[in-house]
Amino acid sequence: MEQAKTVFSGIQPTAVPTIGNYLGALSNYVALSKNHRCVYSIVDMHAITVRQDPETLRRRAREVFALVMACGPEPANTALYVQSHVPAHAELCWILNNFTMFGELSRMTQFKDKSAKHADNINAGLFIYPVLQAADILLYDAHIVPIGEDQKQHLELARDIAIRFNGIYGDVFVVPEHLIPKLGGRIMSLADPSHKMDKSDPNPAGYISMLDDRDTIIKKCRRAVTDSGSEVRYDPAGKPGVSNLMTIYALCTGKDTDAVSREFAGQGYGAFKEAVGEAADGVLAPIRSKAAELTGDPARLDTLMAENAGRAAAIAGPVLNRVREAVGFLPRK
Ligand code: AQP
Repeated sequence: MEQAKTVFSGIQPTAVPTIGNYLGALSNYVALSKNHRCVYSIVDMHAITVRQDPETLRRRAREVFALVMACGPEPANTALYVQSHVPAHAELCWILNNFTMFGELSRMTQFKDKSAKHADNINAGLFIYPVLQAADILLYDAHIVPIGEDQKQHLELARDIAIRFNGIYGDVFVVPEHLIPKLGGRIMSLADPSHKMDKSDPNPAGYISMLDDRDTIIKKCRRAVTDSGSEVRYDPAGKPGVSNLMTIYALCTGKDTDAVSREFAGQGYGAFKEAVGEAADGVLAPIRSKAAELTGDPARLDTLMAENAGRAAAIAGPVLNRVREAVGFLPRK
C-alpha cells in the first residue's frame, strides 16, 4: 500500500466538547482514520493558557479523551493521547519560537479575542499558543489538519513557520494543509447565531454539549433563537438561526440543506426544531454511552492513555531529532 498520509488535530480539555466541535472537527477525525495515519491530541498544555482548576483539568482531560475515543476513530490507525504526556511538544515549541515573528503573533484574532476575555491574565503562553500549535502539527509530519474555520489563521501560521524553517535548513518539515468541512466548519451558538458555538460559553443555552441528555438537547433546540418567519430555508445571512439548525440537522441525518427545506416545507419552526433535537440526540447518544463506559473503567483508560502516548512519542522522536540536528544541537546520547 502507498504510504498513508498523516493527519494531526487537537482539542482542548477546557470544557465538554459541543456538537460544534463534533460536526466541525471530531466527525472528520473518524472519517480520516479509515485510511490515514492519525494523531489526535487532548491539548492540556494549550488549556493552561487560560487559568484552570487543576482537579477539573485532570477530570476534563480524561473525559475528553474518552469522548474522542467514543467517537470511534479506527484504533489500528490512530494515536489518541494527552499532549503533556509527550514532552517533545514543548521542546519543539521552544525551537519554533525562534522562527516566529512578534508581528505575526500580534495579528492572531484568537489572541485578541482571548486577551479581551481574560484581560487580567494576558500571559506569554496565550501569545505563543499558535507556536505550540505549529509544533503539535509539525512534530508528526502531518499532511492534513482537520479543523473548524476558527483555526484557519493558526494553520496558515504553522505553514508559514514550516516554510520559513525549510527555507533555511532544507526540507525538514512537511508543510500541512487544513481540512475544513464545507458544511459545519462553523456551527453557531443556539442563543446568538452571530457567534460561533463555544464550549466555554457561560450560557449553556448557546451550545449542545456532547454529554447533554436527550431532554436537554431537545429543550435547547426548541429554545434556539430563530427569526420571526416560519419558512425552513437555508440562508445564513438572512436567516442565521434557522440555517444553523438546518446545518446541524443535515449533518446529523446525512441529508443536504435542499432536502431539509423540502422535508419541512409548510411545517413551521416547531416541528423542525423538534426534529433537530431528535437528530442531534440520535448521533450523540451512542457516543455518550460509549464514553461513560470508558470513564467508568479508570484503569483501562490509564492503560489506553499510556499506550497511545507511547505511539505518539515514537512518531515524534525522529522528527524532533531531525530538527535538533538542523538547528545545530549536539546529539543526545
Ligand atoms: N462552533 C464550531 N463549529 C465548528 N468547529 C468548531 N470547533 C470549535 N468550535 C467550533 C473546532 O473544534 C476543534 C477543537 O476546538 P478547541 O478545543 O480549540 O476549542 P473551542 O471549542 O473552539 O473553544 P474555545 O473557546 O475556542 O476554547 P475553549 O476550549 O477555551 O472554550 C477545533 O478544530 C475547532 O476549530
